[in-house]
Amino acid sequence: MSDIELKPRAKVLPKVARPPLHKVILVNDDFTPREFVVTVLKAEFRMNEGQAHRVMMTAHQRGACVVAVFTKDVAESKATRATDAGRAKGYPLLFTTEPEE
Ligand code: TYC
Repeated sequence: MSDIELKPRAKVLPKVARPPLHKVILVNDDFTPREFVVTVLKAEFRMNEGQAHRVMMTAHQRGACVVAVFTKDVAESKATRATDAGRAKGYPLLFTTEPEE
């Protein structure tokens, strides 16, 4: 065996993989009342009145708005719950998800 001790030059850092994130997107429509969209955003995405109103108005004016990003499972379940809240009232309110680039 050799008596020469070699000093490691670089510390080997464990790779910690971050889960890929998915966007929840609010899609505009002509029928869902603005105040109902705000109510759903507050309930499902824990937004305050001002945040929810801004997101709703952005979707209203531009056609869609990113609400938030989550892991895939959380994004999909929140989008489904929020869409179902509209459907329960007969509104075509739609939340979709897509992977973040
Ligand atoms: N455009 C709807 C209206 O004028 C309000 C609305 C905003 C609906 C955003 C959906 O994602 C939406 N009543």
